[in-house]
Amino acid sequence: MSDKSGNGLLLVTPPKGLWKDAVEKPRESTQPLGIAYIAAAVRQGGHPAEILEAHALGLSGESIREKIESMRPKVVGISCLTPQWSDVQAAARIAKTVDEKIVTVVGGPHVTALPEETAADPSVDIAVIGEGEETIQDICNTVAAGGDLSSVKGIALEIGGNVVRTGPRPKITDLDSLSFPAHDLLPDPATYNPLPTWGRRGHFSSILSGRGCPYYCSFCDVTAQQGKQYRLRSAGNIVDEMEWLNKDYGISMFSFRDPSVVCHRKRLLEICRLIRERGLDIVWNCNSRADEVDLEMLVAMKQAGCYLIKYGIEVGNAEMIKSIKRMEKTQVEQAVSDTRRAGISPHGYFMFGFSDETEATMEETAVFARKLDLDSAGFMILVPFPGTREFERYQSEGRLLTKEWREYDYMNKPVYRNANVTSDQIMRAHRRAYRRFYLRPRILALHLRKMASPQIFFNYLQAARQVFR
Ligand code: B12
Ligand code: SF4
Repeated sequence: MSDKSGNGLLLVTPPKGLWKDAVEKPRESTQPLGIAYIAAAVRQGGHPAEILEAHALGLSGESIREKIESMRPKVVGISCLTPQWSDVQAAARIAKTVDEKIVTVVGGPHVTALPEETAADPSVDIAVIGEGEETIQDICNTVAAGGDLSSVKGIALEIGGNVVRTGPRPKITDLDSLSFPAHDLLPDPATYNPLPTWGRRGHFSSILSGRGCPYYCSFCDVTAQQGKQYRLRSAGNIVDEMEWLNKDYGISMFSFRDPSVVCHRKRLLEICRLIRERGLDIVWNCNSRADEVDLEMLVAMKQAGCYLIKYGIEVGNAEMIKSIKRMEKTQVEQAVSDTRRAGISPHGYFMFGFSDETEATMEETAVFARKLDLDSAGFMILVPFPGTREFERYQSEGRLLTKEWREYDYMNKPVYRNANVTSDQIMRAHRRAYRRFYLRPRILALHLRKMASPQIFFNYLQAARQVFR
């Protein structure tokens, strides 16, 4: 693409607040792996690619404009989570004002849920549906050849005033065939600053062991986005990436961000064996469902450097756990106690605001979080993202208060009218749960010990402000 059609592809992560020209640098950030996979695929396809991490670096609209003016890319790609939509529109507008002929391509979870709405934006040329590695290669090849973009599968675009979807693009089945994410195009690893409750041990990176999820929990869109089947990388391929990042980038702390690292017992034990066999001096944390672990797995994980497991628990009411997570409450209790026995720190995620929520169920959640032997907990206000069962239910009952997508943020007030509890009750329950969980001597002492650096101390302080405001 460099010869015939300018200087390749520029990928931009949208900075928060770009839409109102008041960009904020996030206090926590992790590598944007989706974008880094896209950049690697484009390069593998023979086209030049660059990443502008405007999100993590908190770059202004002016910096984005300058970068586009100096690089003169033929294609600008932007990633989009739901609350980022206004910032994505602003970034696409900047690209178009530099040069109307730049092809603007937007992908990510929000776009996959609402491709037509995305492609209808006057500054967006193409909305990419689902995983984008093969689609972006086709787009770059087509742009370079001056071809017809409507021949590219897996996109939505405007043709003759109508937004149309092209044919479906099959999911990538062999994830080992993908190039590792293009870490060389991302800023220095020291830029990234994970959540304070994760602790810190040297440089950090996120990593993905697979895509897809068979569960379809009511608030989550991963199944709708990535498909109902787990598609797994092999143990060897995953540990190769960890070893590469450890040797070439000095990364010694990893976080598996997909739900599937524990889902396949044999593969998990193989990952643990390879980490030990190769003598990697690393630590790692991961997400898990409580019904997917057992003590033997947890002991092997501990021996391979796993120090923290984050369980999606969500609520304390047994019936609600069943309907939201398709899981038993006793399985949560067992998993947390086995995790503790294996010497790994258990973390729980909880949410307030499900459509069946009442004052009593919110109280049950706060009590359950305290009763479980957890070291840390994250409480959130439910956001019904498009593509989830919660969204469908709130929408069909006419209870959504807004479709201003930037309001769809876990840190915001509820964007719906719950049938049984008011927004104030939800927000109060949320803040109270934090206080009741953290203001206990054992938990306070544990987290004070984690404040090993001024940066971590500052992150805790910022988090505490949210809760005690
Ligand atoms: C790591 C992570 C984060 C990281 C980094 C996010 C990032 N920029 O990549 C951090 C911690 C910053 C984060 C923040 C948030 N996150 Co998050 N996060 C994840 C997580 C765990 C993994 C993401 C990932 O790496 N996926 C794997 C990669 C390969 O997939 P991908 O990023 O979707 O990219 C592929 C395609 O979407 C597509 N694609 C994506 N972008 C582009 C761009 C172009 C040009 C093209 C062609 C293709 C393309 O191709 C990629 C490769 O196949 C997912 C859950 C999950 N398992 O996916 C949630 C998830 C993406 N997060 C989610 C949410 C809601 C958030 C927050 C909005 C939470 C909040 N505060 O309310 C914030 C956003 C804050 C902000 N303003 O940016 C939701 C998204 C729902 C939605 N519809 O938006 C998810 C799905 C979790 C969930 N179950 O609800 N998150
Ligand atoms: S919350 Fe986790 S287990 Fe549930 S559907 Fe989402 S990714 Fe799967």
